[in-house]
Amino acid sequence: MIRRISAMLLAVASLFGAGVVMAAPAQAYCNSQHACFYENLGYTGMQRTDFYSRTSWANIAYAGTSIPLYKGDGVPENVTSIENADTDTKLSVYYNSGNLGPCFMIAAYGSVYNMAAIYVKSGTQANDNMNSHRFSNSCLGNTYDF
Ligand SMILES: [Ca+2]
Ligand SMILES: [Ca+2]
Repeated sequence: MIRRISAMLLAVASLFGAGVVMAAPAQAYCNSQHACFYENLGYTGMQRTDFYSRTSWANIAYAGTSIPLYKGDGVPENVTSIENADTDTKLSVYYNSGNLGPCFMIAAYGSVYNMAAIYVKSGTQANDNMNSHRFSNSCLGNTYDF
């Protein structure tokens, strides 16, 4: 609900010509205020754009497919790069479903080119291992934008 209201306020603000200038998103595919998830590094492969926080990537699929974003830790089809097109809130990404476990954040209007560069705990890369996300600044992990 908070996210929907936030988007409406932004739309109203633009009607009044607030003249807010924002940097271009890394990828045109990712709609404003959405999070976009990609199968491969560099924002390639199967993709999904999502306006909402999700408690289980096993229950959501890449666009135009029935392939979930998570099929068990280490499965190559799992998410490897992410864009956060939310202009004022970080995206928290969690190792477990239910927005639980080790996590990292992506800066507001930031992106992560290759999750293999991020370790969520000793010896465990974020690549192909994450399970859920939430638009939130509250995760205790590090914040990335690269
Ligand atoms: Ca992958
Ligand atoms: Ca996991």
